[in-house]
Amino acid sequence: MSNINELAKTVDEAARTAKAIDQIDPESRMSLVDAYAIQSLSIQQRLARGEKRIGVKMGFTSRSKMVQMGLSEVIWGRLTDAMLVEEGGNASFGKYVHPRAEPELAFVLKKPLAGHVTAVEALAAVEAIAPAIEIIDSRYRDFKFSLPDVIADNASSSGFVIGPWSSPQVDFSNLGLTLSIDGRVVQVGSTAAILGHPLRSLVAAARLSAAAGEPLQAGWVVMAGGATAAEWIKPGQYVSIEMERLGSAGFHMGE
Ligand code: OOG
Ligand code: MG
Repeated sequence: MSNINELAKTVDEAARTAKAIDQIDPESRMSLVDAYAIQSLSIQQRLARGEKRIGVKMGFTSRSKMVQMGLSEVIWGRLTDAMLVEEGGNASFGKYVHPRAEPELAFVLKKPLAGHVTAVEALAAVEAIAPAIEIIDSRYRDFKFSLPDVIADNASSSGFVIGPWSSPQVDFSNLGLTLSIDGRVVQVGSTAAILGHPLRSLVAAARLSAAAGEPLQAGWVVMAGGATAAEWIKPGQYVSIEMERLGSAGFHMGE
């Protein structure tokens, strides 16, 4: 099997050129340590091209996502500024292999948050919360992957859209939400689907990032994970999230 460096180049190149690749570990033989090492090296390539690290995304934090993808371990990925799609703006279909969208909740931090923290400590580090959409795009053919595959591929991170920021004083433990495509509701859920409370996702992000030697920083965004299954998106569509109390966010998928 190719080494970690070569595999990092392979997944980075697939993301950069939006070209599907074969699974790198279809039998799930690789250790998760190696899979995260590939992810880390692939992100270093992006940083070397001038992208800036701006946060963390969590994955498989809801049962709907675990069931849809057939994996049940919480994973995480690294977010860069190049992945941010402006709210109400345009994403370009050509930048993706086969994009899907999922409704999430985003946190922005006002303090660093590292290691084993309580939910109360995590909340005290939150500057604001917002409804968000993640655009996921597995670089593997047919969006099919093993757990090491998806971890190496930066947990399918490719884009995210963030709506209006609100104070974290709002009780966000169980906010109703919908994901719509061209104004038609395609997914219905609640923030409670995210580990029972989205703060648990932030607690996990603090632990996992610190363990990787990259603790959560003030100003970073943490995407809590899809609250529902993800939906395929096609060119020309308008994708939006509406969240109880927090408002809405959307983007156009360009041709
Ligand atoms: C992996 C990423 C999972 C989430 O929110 O659960 C994820 C995938 O489904 O491709 O982003
Ligand atoms: Mg997600």
